[in-house]
Amino acid sequence: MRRGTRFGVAVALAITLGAMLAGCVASQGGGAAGSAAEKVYVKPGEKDAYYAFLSGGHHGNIYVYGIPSCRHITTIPVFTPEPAVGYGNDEESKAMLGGYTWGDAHHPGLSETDGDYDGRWLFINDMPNARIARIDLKDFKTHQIYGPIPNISAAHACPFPTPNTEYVFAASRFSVPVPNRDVKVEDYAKDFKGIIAGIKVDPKSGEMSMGFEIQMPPFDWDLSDAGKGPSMGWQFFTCYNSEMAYDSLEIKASQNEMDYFAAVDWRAAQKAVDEHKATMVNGAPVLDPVKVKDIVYLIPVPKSPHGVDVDPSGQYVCCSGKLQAEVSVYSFAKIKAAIDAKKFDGEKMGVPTLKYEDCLEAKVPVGLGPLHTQFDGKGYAYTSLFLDSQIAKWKIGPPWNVVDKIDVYYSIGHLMASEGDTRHPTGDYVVALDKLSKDRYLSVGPTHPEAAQLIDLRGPKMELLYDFPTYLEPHYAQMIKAEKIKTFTVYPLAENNKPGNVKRAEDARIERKGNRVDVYGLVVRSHFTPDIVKVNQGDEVYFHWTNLEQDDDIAHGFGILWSSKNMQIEPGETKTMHWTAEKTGINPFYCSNFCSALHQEMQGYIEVRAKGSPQAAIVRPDAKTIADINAELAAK
Ligand code: RUQ
Ligand code: CUA
Repeated sequence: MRRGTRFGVAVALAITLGAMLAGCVASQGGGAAGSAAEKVYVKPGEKDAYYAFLSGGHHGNIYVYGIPSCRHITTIPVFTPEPAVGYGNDEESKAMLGGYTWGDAHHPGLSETDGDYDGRWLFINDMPNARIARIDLKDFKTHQIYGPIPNISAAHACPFPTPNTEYVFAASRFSVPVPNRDVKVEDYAKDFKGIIAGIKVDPKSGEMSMGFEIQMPPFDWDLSDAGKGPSMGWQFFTCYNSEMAYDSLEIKASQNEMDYFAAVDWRAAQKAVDEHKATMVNGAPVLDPVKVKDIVYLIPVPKSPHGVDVDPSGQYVCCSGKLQAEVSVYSFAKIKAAIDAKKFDGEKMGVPTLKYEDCLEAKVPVGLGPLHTQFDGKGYAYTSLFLDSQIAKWKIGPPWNVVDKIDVYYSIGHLMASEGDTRHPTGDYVVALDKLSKDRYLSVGPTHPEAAQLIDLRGPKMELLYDFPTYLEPHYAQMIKAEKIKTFTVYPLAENNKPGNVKRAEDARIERKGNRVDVYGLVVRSHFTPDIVKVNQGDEVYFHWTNLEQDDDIAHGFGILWSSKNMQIEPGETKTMHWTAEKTGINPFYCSNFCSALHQEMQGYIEVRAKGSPQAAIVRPDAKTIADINAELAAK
């Protein structure tokens, strides 16, 4: 194959460079730096042990890294158009984006089976527009965007899948009136409501649909985690602003000694909806805890908590007040006992509150500004300390003490441990996701890259191995063993039943009905069939291109001059793009994705004639073209 030779040269070059690099590392003379370098070094041609999925924040997508090399492998477009592959340009992805060109993605959530990552799907939230996307890990593409979820305003505590991916969740960070209507912001405490939503996930297809919503007090619902093991069936949500301030939150929402986390019995909530105990609001079944009991409880947490994290055993729920120097560890058994005994000490808008002392197991003095906690599966927890710019390692269980600390650079938010949200974390690595990189990288002007740092957990002390910059702005991330992900690299043509597909040269054609023109074409190295498309001014043209290639890595592009129209068509795929013939004249198009030695020749023309010019209702390729393509396909 033509590409074989080029590929061979590239490999040879990579091996040479690799050998040179290895030489450099060796000449640094061992020591700490040398051994750290060895621990992240993945030889050319070899692959990483883990995939890491980093949320792209207000870039609206997912960054994929290999760990331990910390190499950026790809970026998956999710909530934001991506011109190189034409995400948001072809009709299917355009419809999925629903008119939005922005998202703020915070929390990747890998699908789970029995509480372990299963490598099937990745869910990710768009906070401001209250949407959840599902990426299929067979092709690393976004296949569904669910939402905007009705009644949710800013889905931050989202999606945090349950142990068998029964549900993904969303909760309103900003309370608003539900239903939203003409009210005064001063009537916040009276008219505004928080909402927690449980979104069902189809166990076979991963398709998301509405499960239930629960009306909550108008606090700012912040983060979430799923119960597992003994706490299976429960979902936990932290909040701040139990003061119910609507302005100057920085001061007014930091008054109370205690805020809360909510414990939701999601099976009970779904049952109540199935028993028609909900009221439909904007198409969602909303449960009101004043009327429907036994679905949700509030447990006090000191000082404006942020993260809530359930340990691998499912026995403990760890919350940390941002303005406190401790992690509060709650025992799920104690919470459950208090609920069963109805040992409540009041209620907030119908939601019973439990006593702090009744639920608390331990307080761990971790340090300043604790945000999130991860686990190693060996009995230790790791809490990020935003104010101290450190990670604290502490023992789960008596004496509940800090055993190690490591500096990070700087102002850590989330941290991600290898398989860290599962029942069986692997304890190999943690990645610090730092909010500020200050002096760590070459300056690129006022906007610094974000800083991620790979830390080795395998020794008795945490060891910083590597710094890698990321583009704006990873919040959370998850890391899964590479062997769990089974991708395919071509879409089998036999299974392509997309509307508009063309699998044989004989079926390529241009059809006209009124001013709508459908081009049913095929792409194969190195031409478009048809490569001449004749239309009239004002025609609405739909190009349906099928890539007949079945070789790895042979994607073709379709870009139209003087337009924003471009897309990529992967092997075996059919994609449709709409283009309006606005002006008379000749309008070239070309393959925008390098595909062969004759890639540059892969081009064509759209001839746009005056309105009303005579055009045939159907145009097919001539016999010679069909024969040529068939010969080419037979040779593959
Ligand atoms: S948040 S820095 Cu958007 Cu997950 Cu904690
Ligand atoms: Cu096809 Cu370049």
